[in-house]
Amino acid sequence: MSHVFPPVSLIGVPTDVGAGHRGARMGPEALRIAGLQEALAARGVDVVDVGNVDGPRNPWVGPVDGYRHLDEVVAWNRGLMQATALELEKGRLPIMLGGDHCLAMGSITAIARHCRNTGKKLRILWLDAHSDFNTSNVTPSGNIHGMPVACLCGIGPQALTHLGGDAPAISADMVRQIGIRSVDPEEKRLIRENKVEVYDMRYIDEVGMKRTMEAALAGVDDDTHLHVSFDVDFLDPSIAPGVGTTVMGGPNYREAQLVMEMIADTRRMGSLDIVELNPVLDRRNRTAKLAVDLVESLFGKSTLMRD
Ligand code: B3U
Ligand code: MN
Ligand code: MN
Repeated sequence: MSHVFPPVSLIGVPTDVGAGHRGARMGPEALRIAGLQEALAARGVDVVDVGNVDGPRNPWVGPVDGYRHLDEVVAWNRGLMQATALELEKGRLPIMLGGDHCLAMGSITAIARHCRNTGKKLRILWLDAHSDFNTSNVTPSGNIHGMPVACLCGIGPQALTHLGGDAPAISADMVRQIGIRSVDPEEKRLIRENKVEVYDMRYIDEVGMKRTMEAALAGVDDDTHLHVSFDVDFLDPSIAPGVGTTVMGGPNYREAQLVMEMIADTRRMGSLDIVELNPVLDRRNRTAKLAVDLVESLFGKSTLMRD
């Protein structure tokens, strides 16, 4: 039986100020051209495109005190936090069209506050090759897209940890990381110290994606708001070349579909980030088209058996 999804708002976030490569700023247009809105509308979803959040240009300079482009990252995230809150207040499901992964600080800060106000439990599925738990002391690059989870948990510069007023925006026990296969040495220590639940590729190899997702979704109930932060580099680069930081050995097409279908089955997804798509590095928009295909599965597209 098909399920009625809440109305959706697409929010473009054309930023690459947090990334080590330029080009993710073109991600929102690539997703639009790949037909995201039309694909959701064809599934009967009420979907509007609210356009792009505005923010400063990418100055493309080196790190200062361990951060690249901190002021610009803060400005983009303030704007996105407001835009996300506005759509959540209208009862709509925001989909962030990224943009680099630093934007998850703005979206998730707004989402966490919304959950506190509405008494919902928040569960965050972080689909990524990376843990994004670096700090200024341990980052190898200064790129803030490698830091959003730490900042959301209250570890980072005041301007980012206190985006929503109070810190931390979330606690580490709300997060489940899936597909991880590239963690910096000191980042690993922080992940352990903060007890983030990580389902890395070794875990997925050993137990399979079905059981991985069952574990990551355990405890999700009617009172849960499920946020999916989908870094496209989660996918194996052989199917998703259009990202700045490819890491070999990621989930294949079938595994990725199963992830999305099992999330759809919970019927609890309340928000979604699609990040790190870099059209400059893509081939004929193939990675954007794949992202649209996977988002259709998140919205219940399945084989005949279950549709
Ligand atoms: N951990 C590395 C690489 C990285 C993290 N996230 C992405 N790349 N996309 C860093 O620079 O923090
Ligand atoms: Mn990421
Ligand atoms: Mn990543």
